[in-house]
Amino acid sequence: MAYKAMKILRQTSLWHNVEMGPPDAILGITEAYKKDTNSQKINLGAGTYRDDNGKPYVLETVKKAEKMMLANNMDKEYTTISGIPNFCKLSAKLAFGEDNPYLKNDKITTVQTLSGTGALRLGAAFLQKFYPGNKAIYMPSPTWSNHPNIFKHAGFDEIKYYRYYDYKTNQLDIKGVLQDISKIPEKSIILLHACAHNPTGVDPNEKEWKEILEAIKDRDLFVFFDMAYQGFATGDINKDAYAVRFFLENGFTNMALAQSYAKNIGLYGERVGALSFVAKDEEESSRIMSQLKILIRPMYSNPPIHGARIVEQILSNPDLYSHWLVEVKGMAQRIINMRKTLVDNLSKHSGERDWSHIQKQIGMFCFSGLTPEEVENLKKKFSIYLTNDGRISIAGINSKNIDYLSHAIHSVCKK
Ligand code: PLA
Repeated sequence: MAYKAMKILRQTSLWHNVEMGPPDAILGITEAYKKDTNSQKINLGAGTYRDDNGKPYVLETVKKAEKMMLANNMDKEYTTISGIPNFCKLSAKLAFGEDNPYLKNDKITTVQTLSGTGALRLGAAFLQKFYPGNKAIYMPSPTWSNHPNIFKHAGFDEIKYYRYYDYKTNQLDIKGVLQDISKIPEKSIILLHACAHNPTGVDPNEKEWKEILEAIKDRDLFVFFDMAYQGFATGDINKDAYAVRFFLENGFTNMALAQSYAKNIGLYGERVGALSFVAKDEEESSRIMSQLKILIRPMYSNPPIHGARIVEQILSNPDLYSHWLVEVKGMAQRIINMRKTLVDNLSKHSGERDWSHIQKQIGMFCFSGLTPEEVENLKKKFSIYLTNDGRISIAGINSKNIDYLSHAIHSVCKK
């Protein structure tokens, strides 16, 4: 290239056409929070667990597992493309249940993934490439803000929604769910939150899951379960896996499952999760596995080992495992207690509004009903950060900041 032409290129800048993108709807809030200098600031944005002092919490079982790993002087070699085999086996057991016949007969194929997001993204890529039905994905409205982007980036053109939440009653719109599912084109894909629906905190009950399963069977849909909060909804890992296991027990096998250990083992930044597909038989299962590996290899080659080893230790060592169950329950319980205290405080302070729906919700979040304008005022006037849809991450509330928070909400809600 002539020297003159090179000079012009440098002057106009190579990336002048790159527009400034918007901050992320959830993680962007943490970025803004970190820049705020108000000492009373509160981050109720991302769903990350905090203890009653507002500090990130590393589980005792994680510390113990890491000590054991250190003592064993483990190597840092690559694991396999699909991850640590024993980790995959243990993850499937945790989700589908110890004695699940599909597991025993090697009909479930599981790979280690980059946490729940990675599991969803890889599953979406697999479906985009191989799903023989209608390549349209139906998500609940509302849903986790990253869901549509994950499928869009995996090449899905059709991202659609089914009614889920009734904003008038603040409950599950089960009629809407069933009606909308009945209209989904046959053999499409449907995304279900296995438990602790994000952002609403509203899950179907057992009767409703049965109705949803029947509606899904009628349309011959493929189900992609997202289980990012096993243990966080009720404090019981088995209860929270109810929907996934119920579908399988009823012979419904057209499903994939994304799991995350970010919340239930507190391994957020370690990026540990799993993706499973249920297959017709062992042979089909190995074919699926072979193609998942072909998708993984050019993306990130193989997954990181440290977090997966922690999970492997916890799930395979009986002492650590039972201690972990207590710790999960403890985290879920603190959130349940905070939820109650929040409702009590809000009812006391802002009596004119009905806050009782918050008490009925479960999991990490409270879908408060605060308007975008009220959310903006909480940020501007009180340095309290939450997502635009009024979702509050309850784990960010503690006995020290709850009064300030209740007072602030009261103040922005005043007419
Ligand atoms: N699925 C749902 C429904 C989630 O809420 C989240 C995390 C994930 C998957 C993925 O988590 P992972 O990749 O870390 O395993 N949602 C958080 C964080 C907690 C986030 O947005 O990334 C949230 O605040 O909604």
